[in-house]
Order: sequence, then structure tokens, then C-alpha cells
Amino acid sequence: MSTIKEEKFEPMDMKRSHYSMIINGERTESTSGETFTVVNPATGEEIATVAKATNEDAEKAILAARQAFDHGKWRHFPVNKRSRMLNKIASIMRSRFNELVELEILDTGKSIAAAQGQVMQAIEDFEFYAGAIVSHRGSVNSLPGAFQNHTEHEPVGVCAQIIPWNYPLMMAAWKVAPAIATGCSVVVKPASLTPLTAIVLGEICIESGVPAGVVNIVPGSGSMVGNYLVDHEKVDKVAFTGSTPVGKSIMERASATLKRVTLELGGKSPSLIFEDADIDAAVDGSLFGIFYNSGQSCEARSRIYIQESIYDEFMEKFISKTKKLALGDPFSKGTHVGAIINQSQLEVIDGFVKSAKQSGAVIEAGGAPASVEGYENGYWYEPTVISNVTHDMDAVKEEIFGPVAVVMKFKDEKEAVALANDSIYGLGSAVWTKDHARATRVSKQIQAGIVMVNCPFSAFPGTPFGGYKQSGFGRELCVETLDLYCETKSIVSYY
Ligand code: TAP
Repeated sequence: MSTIKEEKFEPMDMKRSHYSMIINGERTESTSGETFTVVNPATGEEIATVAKATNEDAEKAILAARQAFDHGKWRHFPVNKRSRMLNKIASIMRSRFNELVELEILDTGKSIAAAQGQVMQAIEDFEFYAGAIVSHRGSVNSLPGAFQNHTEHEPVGVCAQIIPWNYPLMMAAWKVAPAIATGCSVVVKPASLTPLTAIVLGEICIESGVPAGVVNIVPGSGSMVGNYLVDHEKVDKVAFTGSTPVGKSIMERASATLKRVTLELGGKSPSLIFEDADIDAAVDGSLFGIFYNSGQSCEARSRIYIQESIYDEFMEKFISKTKKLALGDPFSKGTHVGAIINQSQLEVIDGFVKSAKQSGAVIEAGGAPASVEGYENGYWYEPTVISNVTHDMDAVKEEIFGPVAVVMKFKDEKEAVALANDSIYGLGSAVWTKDHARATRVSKQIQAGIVMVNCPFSAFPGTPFGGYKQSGFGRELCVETLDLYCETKSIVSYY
């Protein structure tokens, strides 16, 4: 493996027809010469080719990351220097905000409002960790006599970071920023469907002066390159966001080398709407909770439980507003709901809806793939509301990952909590009530990593994000994430 390079890395147009891997600080083509094509889900058009990483490429990336970690300077920089570099990454991202937004929209088909918020959050993540790392200190502990003990946080090493397609840039930022803040090196594997902004993020890191080998990006197949990274003995940690079944397989494989693992997995998050809630706020919050990002959100509030005394009023307003949601041009400010990522996800969503219908559920709104004028070759699904459901239906139990809400009534607080907790998942949840005592009681009883009280979102930099139960473990987006990229060393001395 070559030594660490320092020459200037020239930025390129963000929107282009071909994207390379980033290995050891250089744009690199696949050793096989293979590429794959990325499609705009809103139009079905091919937008770019991407170098397709092989296991050989993954090996090169791991060795570059290893070299940078074991023999490079990054982890030994004074912490304020690493902090400055993270701020520089954020500043370049800010200066190219509109380009990043455009690329994210083309890659995912999401609405401009969603893309703008997510790109801004990715920038703020780097700024947040630039600040947080400076005060990420060890501790001093009292021991008897002349013994002394202090602890130090040491970066865990080379981290494989595997990214899903629903928030391609934001999820990459959630992982890369805390990892490199601590001094780790990373090998990022973006989702094959949406690799573009993660590749560009890798380029910006290098352009910012992050030494070669610290950030490597290997777009390639999850079942091949992903597994290769997870199995490799020179990789110390895997951070994964994606589906629960793949998360389970990663945990099993990673056990062979006892890697550190963090998993952000699927969800089936409940919203509890009590009779004393501000109903209009709960309606708007529930629309956002399920239809934001076309429902392709791990924390989508896809199960809505409404107290029976306000059920009719809530449903009338919720259904009427659902039917008015605009699908279409993702670049238009008037578009509420963007495209679905691809044909196969569209079929998965439709399969859940059809199966609920066959089991006696009532489709209150939507319920079918949508035809959108001017976007006939894209992938679209009508915002859908389903009632008359039971907890044994797949549409209520399983993560649909699309714009589909199931709704049920509840009698009282006890039943609401029982319904909310009747799931293998435990990622997000929402409680709508004006009664502070009730909000506190219910929040404590819900088995989920996140509770949103009278608000439809939670993911601000600094707020822990992650799940209970089969939604995974480990928290991202917060100070505690830094601990997950470190080992704690205890030094006991006697003078
Ligand atoms: P997955 O199919 O699980 O894919 C996620 C990533 O893992 C992709 O990069 C994928 O690569 C890779 N991968 C697939 N099989 C792999 C394997 N055997 N070994 C290693 N890597 C592998 O999920 P998805 O369809 O991209 O994303 C949707 C899921 O992610 C949903 O279930 C959603 O809830 C979850 N999600 C969770 C969160 C949080 S924070 N909990 C956030 C976003 C999404 P390829 O693209 O090449 O297949």
C-alpha cells in the first residue's frame, strides 16, 4: 500500500455522468472495470454510472484505512485540528448546498423540502461533532493511597459504515462525522440505489484536507462488498443502518471477529392521539409523521391510534388532508410527497395494501400506485390510509416503508400503551396530548428509543437517535455516539 498522499484534490462538478470510488484519497475505478447505473426514481431515467467496487477494491480500501489509522497522522492531530477540519467539511457543503440538494433529489426522487432539510442536517452534523469532540474527555477516578486512575478515549480503529437508500447523505453524515471526529478511519458502503451524495461527501472530506485513507467510499453490492467488510479481520467496527433482517445477519457475521457493532434498523412506530390533544396539530403532525420522505423512513409513524371519542373528527380531517397531498415534480415547492425508490419497493408497498384489503381492512384514502402527469415512468404510490385493521395483519405488524398509515381506535391510556408496545420494533413513537402528566406517564411506558410529544420530528443534532427491541442498538446523532467510535482505556498508576 502506498504512503499517504498530500497533493491537492481538485473538486469536480457535483452533477456529472460518472462517479468513481474514493480509495486512499484518490478517485479510483473498479479493478474489474465494471460500473453500475443509477436511476432517477421520479422519472425512471438513468442519471449516471458509478464504479462498482469488487472485493479486491474493498480490500484496497480497508488497507488504506488501516494504514491511515495505524501509521497516519489523523488520530494524533490535536483535537482542535480535527474539529477545524470537520467545520471545513461543513463549510464546503454549505457553499455547495444547492448542488447537494439537486443531486440528492435526482438520486432519490424525494421532494425538495425533504432534500433541503436532510442536506442541511448533514452539514449541521459535521458542525455538531466539530464541537462535541473537543469536550469528549476521559475521567479521573479516586483510588486508595498513592494509586491514580484516569481513562482515555481512543478511536476504535477502522470502521465499515453501511448506508441505506432512504437518507443517503444524512445517514452517511451521521456515521462519518462522529467516526472521523474521534480519529477513526472509515470505509463507507453506500446503498447501490443511491450512492452519489456519499461519494461526493468523500470527495469533500479529501478536499477539506482529511488525509488520504481516512475516508474511503466503495459503492458496491451489499451482499458482496458489504459482507466482505463485515467479515474482514482488519475492520474493527461495523455501523449499519438498514433493514432488520440484514442487521441480524451482520451481527451474526461480525461475531466471528468480535467487531463492535451498532445497528439502526427498521421500525413500525406508533402515534397515540388522546382526546385532549390539539386535533389540528395532531392531524398535521401525523401527516408529516407518515408521508414525509414518501413514508420511506425508519421512524415513520405508520401506526396511528386514536382515542375513540375523537376518532371521527380526527379521521375526517386526516383523510381529507391526505387526499389533497400533491405528488409530482420533486423540484417544485408545491410537492408534498416524492417518488418511491424503485419498482420493487412499489410492489412491496402495494402487496401490503392488497393483503390488508383482502383481510377486511378499509382503504380510506389512496391504496394504489399513482399515475403522475409528466412522471409516468417514475415510481409513485398514493398516500394511503387504512382502517378496520387488527394487529395480526401484516400491514400492521411489518414495516411497509412507504406512504401507508394504518389507524385504530383505543379506549383509554392503558390500551393505548399496550397497542403501541405490541410490536417487535421500538424506534420512534409520538404522543399527542395537552396533559403534561399524561405525556410524561405514557412516554415512560412506551418501549421505543424516541418519543415525540406534540411534535412530528426528533432528529436534531444532539438528540439521540436509535431503537429498542428489533430496531437495533446504539445511538447516533448525539454526544454518546462518540463513545461508540472509541475504546475506553483505563490507566492505573502508582507513584
Ligand atoms: P437494506 O437492504 O438492509 O440495505 C441497507 C444497506 O445494507 C445497503 O447499503 C445494502 O447494500 C447493504 N446490504 C444489503 N445486504 C447486505 C449484507 N448481506 N451485508 C452487508 N450489507 C448489506 O435496507 P435498505 O432497503 O437499503 O433500507 C431500508 C431499511 O433501512 C428499512 O428497513 C429502514 O427501516 C431501515 N432504516 C433504518 C434507519 C434507522 S436510523 N433505524 C434509517 C434508515 C433506514 P445494497 O444497496 O447494495 O443492497
